[in-house]
Amino acid sequence: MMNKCLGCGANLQNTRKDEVGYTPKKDLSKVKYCERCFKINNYNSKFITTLDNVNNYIIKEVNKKAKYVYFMIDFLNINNETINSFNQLKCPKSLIISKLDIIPKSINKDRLTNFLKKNYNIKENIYYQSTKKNLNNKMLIKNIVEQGIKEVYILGYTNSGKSNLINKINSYFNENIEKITTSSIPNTTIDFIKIKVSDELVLVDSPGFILNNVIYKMDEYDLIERVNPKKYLKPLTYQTKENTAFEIEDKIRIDANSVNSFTFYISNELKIKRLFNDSDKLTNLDKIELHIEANSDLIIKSLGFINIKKACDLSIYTCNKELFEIRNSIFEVVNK
Ligand SMILES: Nc1nc2c(ncn2[C@@H]2O[C@H](COP(=O)(O)OP(=O)(O)OP(=O)(O)O)[C@@H](O)[C@H]2O)c(=O)[nH]1
Ligand SMILES: [Mg+2]
Repeated sequence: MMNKCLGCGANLQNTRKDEVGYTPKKDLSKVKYCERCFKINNYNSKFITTLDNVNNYIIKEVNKKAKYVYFMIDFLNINNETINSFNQLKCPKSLIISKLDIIPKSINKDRLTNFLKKNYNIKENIYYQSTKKNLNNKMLIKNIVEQGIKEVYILGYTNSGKSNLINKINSYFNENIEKITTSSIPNTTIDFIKIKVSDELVLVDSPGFILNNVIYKMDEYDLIERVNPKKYLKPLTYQTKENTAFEIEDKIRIDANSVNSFTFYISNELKIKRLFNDSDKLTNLDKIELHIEANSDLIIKSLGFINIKKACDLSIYTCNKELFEIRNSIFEVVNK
């Protein structure tokens, strides 16, 4: 049996300093946390860790071993790519929309659930939880224990809050728990970690799925941290004219090309700049044209989405052409 790091699940090793699980200590059997976890926990250090082919690894392991899955997606990361990963899992499962504390109060959860089920063809139950505000977590445990389920895999995209949730649940049952490492940087959890929280229940933490396309580069720590809202999201609405353009963080420029209304559901810590004339800023980026139907969401993967009221043709200059998806507005009742 390999010795594993309690913080990230990596196999401990003392020979390769640049690889996961490294510790300078000689006797691995006495080590609880790898050097990386120790530094994240004690010095708030930030690390770029890349995990090769992690999405396939997770799906393969889970389809082989899991009896039940809770799959976490936070409100800003609901899109075809994340929901497809959920839909690919074969075992019984539920979807958990995490970070309930950031979801604007104006959003009715029952309507959102109906929308998600219809728009993304989800048959399973959908729940909402917040670890930060401690909302609905006891209900999640009660649900599974009552069904006689003894082991639950907690899956989801990186930074969706899996490890924080498991620590929270563990602390309901036990005092002085050995915490799994959590952080605002992606890829904190490296491998599966089994936590026996009680005689009735084992929770399995997992590495996060990774989006194929994100707005940030892996070493842009400042941007990565600001992409994740710390507190409740305040939607920002702007009325546009034909010549109005928006710039998001020097990464994306959207030309509205219409008299319209744009409401941004992205972290309030991100810079959105409005331009009113044919500025040539950011035109060095790739250009795409998108047709938008009335009352649609323009999804920008890894950021969130923009609700657009009227049909229009947008010109978008972007650091990455693959960041975008369009869907019916999340606020529309869908009739299919
Ligand atoms: N607002 C809010 N933020 C949360 C909540 N839960 C977690 N976070 C934040 O989300 C970030 C990621 O949390 P983790 O628990 O490490 O996420 P993870 O899913 O385990 O991430 P990986 O291990 O990288 O896959 C941290 O910055 C947390 O503070 C929550 O309920 N509300
Ligand atoms: Mg984690």
